[in-house]
Amino acid sequence: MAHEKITETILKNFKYNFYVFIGGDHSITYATFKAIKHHFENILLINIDKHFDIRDWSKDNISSGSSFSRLLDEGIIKANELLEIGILEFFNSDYLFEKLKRYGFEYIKMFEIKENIDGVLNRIEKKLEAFKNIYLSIDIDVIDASICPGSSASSHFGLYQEELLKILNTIINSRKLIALDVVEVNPLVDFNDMSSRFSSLLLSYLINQII
Ligand SMILES: [Mn+2]
Repeated sequence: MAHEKITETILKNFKYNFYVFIGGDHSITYATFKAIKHHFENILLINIDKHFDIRDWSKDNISSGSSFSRLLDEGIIKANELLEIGILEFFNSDYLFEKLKRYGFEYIKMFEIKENIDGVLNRIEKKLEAFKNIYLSIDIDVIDASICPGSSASSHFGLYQEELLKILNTIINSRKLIALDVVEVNPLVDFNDMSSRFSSLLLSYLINQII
């Protein structure tokens, strides 16, 4: 299976202290995080995403929307080791909100970011304090469709660049980032390569800040 191959390949080549993964759909985060978890301890997994990605899954039914339920269900992460940022309520069903209550991990809604960015940044900073390492996953569908139309679930009411940069800088400034992924860019539904360009600039910004 593709996910096992991804994990294996990373583990075979494990020699760096910083890793960047480029999607692909969001299902890869299960495989990439699993490999990182082999070699690093005390990791906070931050998912910047419009969706929880905690759908039900089985061996024969794995989708881009179940990376985090897989990681939680298999005990690869505990609820307090996951923070999701940018959740848009109307893109997540009641069933997922019920499921989230059972898991009990922390999340920050998109509208909290819009209404009180400083409060959100403080909350993120506090959460980071308890961890030694951070894995950051960025689902490009969290970015507003006026900037990033090229994702299968792209929509308005998304994050703007200033908000994203403030959140990213808070994470980068902790100097704890050990791995990141950028996922869900889909050139087939993009407009004038806007999302591909945005994502490549985002990646070079992140890499430049960290290295
Ligand atoms: Mn996602």
